[in-house]
This record gives sequence, C-alpha cells and structure tokens, in this order.
Amino acid sequence: IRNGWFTESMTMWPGQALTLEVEEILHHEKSTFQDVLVFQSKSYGTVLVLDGVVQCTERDEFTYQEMITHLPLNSHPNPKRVLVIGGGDGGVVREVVKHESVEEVVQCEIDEVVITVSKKYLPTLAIGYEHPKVSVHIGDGVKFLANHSEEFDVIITDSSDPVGPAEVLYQASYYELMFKALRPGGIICAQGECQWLHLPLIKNVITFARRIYPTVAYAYSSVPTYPSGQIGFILCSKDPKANLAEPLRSWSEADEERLCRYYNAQMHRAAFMLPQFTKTAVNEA
Ligand code: AAT
Repeated sequence: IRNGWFTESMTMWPGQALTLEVEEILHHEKSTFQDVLVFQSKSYGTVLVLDGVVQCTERDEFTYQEMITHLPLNSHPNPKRVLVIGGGDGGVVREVVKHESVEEVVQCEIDEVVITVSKKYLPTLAIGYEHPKVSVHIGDGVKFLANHSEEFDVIITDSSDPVGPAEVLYQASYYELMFKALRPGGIICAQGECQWLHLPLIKNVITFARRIYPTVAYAYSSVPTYPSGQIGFILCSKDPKANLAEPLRSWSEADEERLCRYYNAQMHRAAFMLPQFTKTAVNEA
C-alpha cells in the first residue's frame, strides 16, 4: 500500500497490476501459511488479500462464488454431498446451500485465520458458515482427500493461485484424489485462472484432467477485481455422457432473481462459449 492505494502485483501477471484506493486497513497479519490483509476500499467495499493477491471484494464477489458453485451443482442431477476445498471467506458454502437437494456441505480450508477474519469483516460471505448443513475442517485439501473415497457428488476447489499453499491443488495427483473421492456421476469444478494470462497453465491442467476424467470442459466469467477482469473454471465429470454446458436443473426466472445476482441458466450456457484462441488451446490440450 502506497499513498493510500493498494497495488496487486505478482509473478503470475508480470507487467500489470490492479490498483484500489484504500480507505482504512482493517486487519493485517502473517498467518502460518500466508500474509492476510483486509482493507476497506473506496469503491469495492471490504477487500480480502492473501500474499498480496485479491481473493474477493464485497462488490463483485458474487460473480465468482455463484459461477464456481452453480455451474457444477446445476450440471448434476441430484447433488447431496458437496465438498469445498479452500474458500475460507465462506462465499461458496453460502451459494451451495441454496440448492435444496444438498444434505451436507464439508469445507476444508488450510488457513483458519482466513475464516476468522472473514467472519469479522466479510459477514455477507461468512454467513455461509451459519447454515446447519455446513461443517468445516481445517487442513490441507490434498491430505483431506486422501482419506475419502466415493463420498461426494460435487467437489469445488475454490483455491488461491498456484504460488504458495495452493500449488498442490494444480497437480495431476490432486485431480486423481478428487476422482477417487467422487461418487459415480460426480462433478468437480476448480478455479481455473485467466485465459488472457495463463493459457499454458490451463492447457496443462486440462491435459492431465482428460487423462483422469471422461468429460472435461472450460468455462469463464467476468470478475472486475481478478487479474485481467476474468476468471476461468475447470469442470470435470465422471459421467462420459455429461454435457456440462447445459444445466440439467435450473431455477424458475423468479427464483433466479431471488437467489442470484450473476448466475442464470443463460449465463451457465454462455460461460462455456470460448473465444477462438482459448477454444484452440483447449482443443489442443
Ligand atoms: N472465494 C475466495 C476466493 C479464493 S480463496 C482461496 C482459499 O484457498 C484461501 O482461503 C486459502 O487459504 C485456501 N487454500 C490455499 N491452499 C489450500 C490448500 N492446500 N488446502 C485448502 N485450502 C487452501 C480464491 C481466489 C482466487 C484469486 C485469483 N487470482
């Protein structure tokens, strides 16, 4: 933070940086795993930053949390048990419990400090933790998965970038563990970085995902405060006939209006329509 402005810079997006005007620093500490910063911004509400990288802002968090959740959940015929890896702010579990079929949501977050500061400073996200269907496990997602097989209908990996504690979540071995932890017909959805910045990384993940899962697809959404204003999602299904781009279940228009601010059935389909350079890269993977 310099002269009242926070600048997000990182090796993963050299030569560019998002800058937000700061009104007040609310919290700053080094946890066991990462540098945790929460500040009040001038125009994006409260902002959560881990290791210098924006994880969410109050103003635009809904686009990411809704898409990473409702794309896989509405592509599943009857999701009952859902696992969330990461997602310490609580926004994803808040979205998961909007699905009435869901009986149980388990979250595995590595850093308890992220949960604690989110409960204090991001209550509209952390409200997810108050739901009786949600239980939280503190630990590494890879270690957690190693002890679970054929248990979950959907696994959402709401992870930070592959520099730091989330590096393990971008490896083939993690995708194999998720496959094993899924029930038949299960679906995974993972934070899939940005097509403008990380095409080689995206291609690499899709390549090994295709060796493990019969169905793999890429989708993306607009998020103003993520690098280059977009973020992607890697979706895989155990079902070889699955068409992830077509929601199997959808809400009525009235329910879409009541439950969502970004997601609707049309945005679901649209998210899988890729610009040619991305489509080519995904096809080559
Ligand atoms: N919904 C907010 C967006 C996030 S949060 C990512 C979370 O993943 C963090 O709370 C972090 O502590 C957690 N995490 C990192 N590594 C692991 C791990 N190995 N096991 C479990 N949880 C982990 C993502 C923002 C994306 C930013 C894009 N630039």
